[in-house]
Amino acid sequence: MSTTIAIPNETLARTGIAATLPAPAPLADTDRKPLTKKETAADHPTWCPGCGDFSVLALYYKLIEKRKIHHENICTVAGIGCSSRFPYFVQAHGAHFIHGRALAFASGVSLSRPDLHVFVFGGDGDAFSIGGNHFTHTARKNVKMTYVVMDNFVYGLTKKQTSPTSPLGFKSKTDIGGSTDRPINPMKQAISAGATFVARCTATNVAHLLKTMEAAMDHDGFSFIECLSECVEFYPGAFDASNPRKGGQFAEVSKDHDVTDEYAAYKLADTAWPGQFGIFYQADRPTKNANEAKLIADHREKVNGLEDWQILQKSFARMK
Ligand SMILES: Cc1ncc(C[n+]2csc(CCOP(=O)(O)OP(=O)(O)O)c2C)c(N)n1
Ligand code: SF4
Ligand SMILES: [Mg+2]
Repeated sequence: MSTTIAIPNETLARTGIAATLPAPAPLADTDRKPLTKKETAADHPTWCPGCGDFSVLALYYKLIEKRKIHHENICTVAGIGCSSRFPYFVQAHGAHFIHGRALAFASGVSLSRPDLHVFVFGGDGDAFSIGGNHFTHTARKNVKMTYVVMDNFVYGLTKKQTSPTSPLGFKSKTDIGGSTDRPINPMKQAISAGATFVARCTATNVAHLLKTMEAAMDHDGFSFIECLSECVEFYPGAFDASNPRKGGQFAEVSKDHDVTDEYAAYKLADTAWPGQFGIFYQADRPTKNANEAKLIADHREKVNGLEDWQILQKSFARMK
């Protein structure tokens, strides 16, 4: 028989209500030994040597160890693509789902299990092309999760087609003479859709990426990071301009930038290539998780605390 207890988790605290849900395990359990990389790493990554995605994976292991997160407290979800192979390489609960549909799957996990932190990883095609609609709606609904898009400006897995972030003139199998379609700006897209945490990083500046992943995880809402991650096979050198080791410049968002100012964030997103890096926008807005928890609690009050099966039984009885 399952036991239930009243929990003061963050979602419920925000709505100011108490409800009866399965007892959550704390995200960070200080009494237990942190998981080491050896315990978190699964299959050997099948990415090409030098692929930018390796850094993101290594930092995810580091984040899990640093923040003492255990397997049962985290869920790792992805769509399809090179970057989306991510969950295979993590020894944790998660899913390698359908191309472009990772956010829909992750939303279900997040809404039904407020005690977990859901991390979603994927590529630019997965996020902004086939999954573009899900990106917009998950952002506007502010479903609590962290979404890291490993943006390489190309379809890697399917061997070099133009992606929604490929720059004008990019030659690919789908644009042999060079792309003529204006690329999307993921930061503008995220801000205007209503994401409540919007940040930009590179896979080559690992300290900055880890710091940002931590801040994203701590954000109560939909947190989005665009991480420039080089595809050494089909778009080598794409991000050299943002890498000081390759003669580029890594310009961090100024400390004076007001992250709550949506228009200032939009302006930052318009900075000339290679742009700026850091948190562009962060807002405190009720999550879909909190709104749904309140809705459920309000309805429960109306049915005098009946168990789910009793409510179902009553509904069926009415249909007879
Ligand atoms: C429904 C569906 N359409 C198309 C594909 C083929 N497909 C697989 S991955 C991919 C694009 C991958 O690009 P991206 O999301 O940028 O990831 P990357 O490989 O660059 O990391 C496509 C078109 C598919 N697997 N499923
Ligand atoms: S094809 Fe590109 S994105 Fe895919 S693993 Fe190789 S380098 Fe990485
Ligand atoms: Mg890609």
